[in-house]
Amino acid sequence: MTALAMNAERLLARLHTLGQIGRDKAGRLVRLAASDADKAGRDQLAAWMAEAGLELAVDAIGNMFGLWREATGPEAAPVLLGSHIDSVIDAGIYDGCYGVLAGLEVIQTLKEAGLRPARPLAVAAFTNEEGVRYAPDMLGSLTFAGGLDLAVALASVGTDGSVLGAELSRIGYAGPHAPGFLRPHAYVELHIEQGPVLEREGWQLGAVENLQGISWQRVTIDGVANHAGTTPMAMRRDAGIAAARAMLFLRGLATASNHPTVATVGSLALEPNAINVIPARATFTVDLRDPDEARLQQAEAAFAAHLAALAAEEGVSISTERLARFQPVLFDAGIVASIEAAAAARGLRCRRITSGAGHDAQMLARICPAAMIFVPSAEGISHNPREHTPPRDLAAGANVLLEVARGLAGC
Ligand code: HGY
Ligand code: MN
Ligand code: MN
Repeated sequence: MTALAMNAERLLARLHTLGQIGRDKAGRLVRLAASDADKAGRDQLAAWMAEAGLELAVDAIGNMFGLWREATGPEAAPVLLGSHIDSVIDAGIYDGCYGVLAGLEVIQTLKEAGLRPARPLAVAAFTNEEGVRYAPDMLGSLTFAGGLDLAVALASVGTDGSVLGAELSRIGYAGPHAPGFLRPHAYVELHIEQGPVLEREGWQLGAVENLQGISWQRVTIDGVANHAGTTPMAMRRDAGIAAARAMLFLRGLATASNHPTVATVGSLALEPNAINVIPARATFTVDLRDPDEARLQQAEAAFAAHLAALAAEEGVSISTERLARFQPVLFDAGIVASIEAAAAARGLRCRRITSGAGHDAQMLARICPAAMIFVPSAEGISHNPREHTPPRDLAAGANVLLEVARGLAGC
């Protein structure tokens, strides 16, 4: 096969254009699933897909697909590339968008080169991968893979009280296709690592062989509001203190083991949230992850036991609500090997790596062979406007995606 290269300039220009869509008044990138900002990003992506001559298909949970099927019969299972374009709050411009735009770039490059693949190719942008507005994360790809009932997914209530299905209709992305309307031959997702390993160890690429398990829950602690000045410490039923103890327990749990277990409390609210009132209620989220399923279950059980003891000691009541739970995933060894071979053919230093973050690929792996390609994240930073990957690495990743896609599509 000739050494084809994708159009790096076009890819980088689109990344920066999309990165400007969905900025709030403070200039932060906030393109939450099914919001007006998400609509603006989706509209821009749809325009680029049209420019590339792809057929746009949207399914009932808002997943967008740009299809190139003129090459073969429409019935042939496509090679699917992609990721997501929804973001977290105050996001970087690469998380998700890089994989979608690189997938689009790969297909556009193959079309422009006049190649005739043996099977169709498509690029997807899955709905609500981040899970910031609606739980669970990877909701769109999970529904597409048959892991979540469509009606349940559409009824998902957001942190702002909105309902996903109504929001998708409002922004014009409640599509006609049933989730799973196409069955991929294989799925490959290019993504920034979002961690420190590749940069710290001097690798240019990561061939992602597995992805860790994820456990999300919301914890509500109810104590008794009381006067901050008149209430003796021994008489308090302080929901805020109980929450603080739970957070410290989680950090101890994750750091005590020299395992890769990680624990995060990313969202915390106190009520009535007044300087001189002992908090009556504390609500916080727990994000627990581990590549080993048994250890993840042990961590969940240890935390549940801690909450029970905490309730008795602090005189509070504690309830939990599960928001997401995904087991660790092993990716397709054949595709992982082809990623390593494509990197080697281009003289790129590549190592096998575990994904600490959740990705749509973990859901696609339920229905087809799937794997991921990582490029380094500067200082290992992500979910932060300082997220950055040098253009050289972005181009290298996209060219390896091109090679792997060509191998899978037979062109
Ligand atoms: O939470 C995650 O790992 C992903 O960014 N949704
Ligand atoms: Mn992502
Ligand atoms: Mn993310």
